[in-house]
Amino acid sequence: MTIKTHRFAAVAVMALVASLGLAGCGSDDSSTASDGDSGGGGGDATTVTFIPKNLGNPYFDTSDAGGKKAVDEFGGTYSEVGPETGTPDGQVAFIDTAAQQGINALVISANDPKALCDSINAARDAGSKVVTFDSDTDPTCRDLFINQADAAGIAKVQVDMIADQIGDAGEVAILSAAAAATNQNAWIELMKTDLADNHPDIKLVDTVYGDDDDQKSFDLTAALLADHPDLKGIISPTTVGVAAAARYLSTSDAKGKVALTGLGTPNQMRDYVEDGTVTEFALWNPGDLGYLAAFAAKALVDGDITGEEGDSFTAGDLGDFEVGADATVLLGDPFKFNADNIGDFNF
Ligand code: RAM
Repeated sequence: MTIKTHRFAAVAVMALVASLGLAGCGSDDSSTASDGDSGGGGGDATTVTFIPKNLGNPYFDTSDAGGKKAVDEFGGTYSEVGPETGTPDGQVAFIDTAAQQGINALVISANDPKALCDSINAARDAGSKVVTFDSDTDPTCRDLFINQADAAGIAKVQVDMIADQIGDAGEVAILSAAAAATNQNAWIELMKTDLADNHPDIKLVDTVYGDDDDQKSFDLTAALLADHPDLKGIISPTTVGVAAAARYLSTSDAKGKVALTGLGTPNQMRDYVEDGTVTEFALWNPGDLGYLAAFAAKALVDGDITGEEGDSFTAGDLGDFEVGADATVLLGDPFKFNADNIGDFNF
């Protein structure tokens, strides 16, 4: 639980807009791996390497730019490396290399809860601190997990949106990311429970996995519509999936008939909200997530925290955070984007 309520909490709309808008402006690293002195003024020797699920995903471009901003602020050295496709095997090689290089802290969004653990444990034995963010590993093989929002809340906001958009009745399908992704699988299980408990007239007829690959997600959207002629809605709890599905729907006969919601970035979804393909979707601030993860990594490296429940640290402009159960730090609440507010955001 955060000690000080930060900007994503519903305390001040203007602060929220400012926060989300700014977060999109800091990225200059795009999808390429980058190394080097971050140019901070503090002479800090801390080295931090971000390893996203995959490169080329605007969500991770934004989150990792937030990480770079934090590392710049404390004057350490930032780098980003990662696989082209969202596979655990691809991530393992980068974890091994970073450990051999003696990187102080690795910040990882895991493509699988278990498959990275041998490499992560070797890195930790060699002295690196390991922070997961966005998508966790098994809690035993990392020092800290930076959670973007409470998993039940992320599930509920998506179920609430689709229920609202389809009149709380009819067939829906889920278009997810990688089949082993820790974060999406946790949310899907909670969405199933919420649907069963609170929405008896909504039937989940299919769950498919686009692997956070744009073309595969696009093709699977077409397949869902073909396989389920009575489909009323699609939930895609991945920024890659929801954008690809929106692009497919926007030029299909299903536009305006099959609802689409999920987790997306405003910049990827803007056209589809404006053309009426999508009514409303949700996300948190990926830039703040990376920024918080980098400051948490620094606090671990400095020995200010160990991951014990109750440990606290300051994450730059975001303020003070406290470590909760299972060595988890919570960023905040998800936020809903729609035609009324999407123009206010740039990430
Ligand atoms: C994709 C990734 C990421 C997830 C977001 C919502 O960018 O799968 O892990 O958090 O979607």
